[in-house]
Amino acid sequence: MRIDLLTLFPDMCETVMAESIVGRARKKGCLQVCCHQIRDFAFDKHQRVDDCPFGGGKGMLLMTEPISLCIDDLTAHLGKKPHMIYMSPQGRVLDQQRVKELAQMENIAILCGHYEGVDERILDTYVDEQISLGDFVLTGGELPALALADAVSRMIDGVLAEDVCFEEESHYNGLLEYPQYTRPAVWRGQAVPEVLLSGNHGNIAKWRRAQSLWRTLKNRPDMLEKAEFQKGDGELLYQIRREMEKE
Ligand code: 4GT
Repeated sequence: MRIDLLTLFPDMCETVMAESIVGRARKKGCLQVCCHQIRDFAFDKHQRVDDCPFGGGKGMLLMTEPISLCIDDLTAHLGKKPHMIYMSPQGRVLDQQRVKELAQMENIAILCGHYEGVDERILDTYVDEQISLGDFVLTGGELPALALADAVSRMIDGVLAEDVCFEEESHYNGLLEYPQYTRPAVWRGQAVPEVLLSGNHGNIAKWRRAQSLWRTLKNRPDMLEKAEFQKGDGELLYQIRREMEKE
């Protein structure tokens, strides 16, 4: 898969995407990431990319032409239109299901806005999808774009180590993940739950399932509407609800 980032801060994006698991995946060839400077496509002598909004109001907007030229250049280079995403608090909120779908695509390109955003005609002309990370506002689309690129990258075959089990992590099966512990078994007086040291895998699985359900019910009850339930969950949920009433 190839991910293109269109931004005023390509160095920032490149630095983030060069590190750790994503950086390693790129070196291994599982994943291609290219960061493009929108300003390179500015046409006046000051390399201007922003202008003030028609109708008045505070702040500046990214103007149409440099973004348009940047996208056209990328499209010509790829030989086809990439799936164009614009990061914006007005978009649909990202979830793991959409991350998995995007990871199946051959090319995605992510446009990062700045200042007050971009001229609406860019969205009308080029953008297939607007994605938000949640109900808050940032100064630029770079951090959300990098978060999306990271989330998508780790779902590509070969990026994660074979032994990483994403079937069990938060949001994969619609539940939050159970708590995990590593050595030492007692740290500053706090012991690891005994069942995890018991070696009884049946009991461990049951305890983890109960913890997942408990956390989801407590922190994200909205998620239970879409969760995939297993045999025995009904009984566990009933017990958890009774415990919660006592608290
Ligand atoms: C928040 C988010 C986002 C921003 C989010 C255009 C100029 C948008 C600045 C940008 N803020 N982008 N994608 N919650 N700010 O995802």
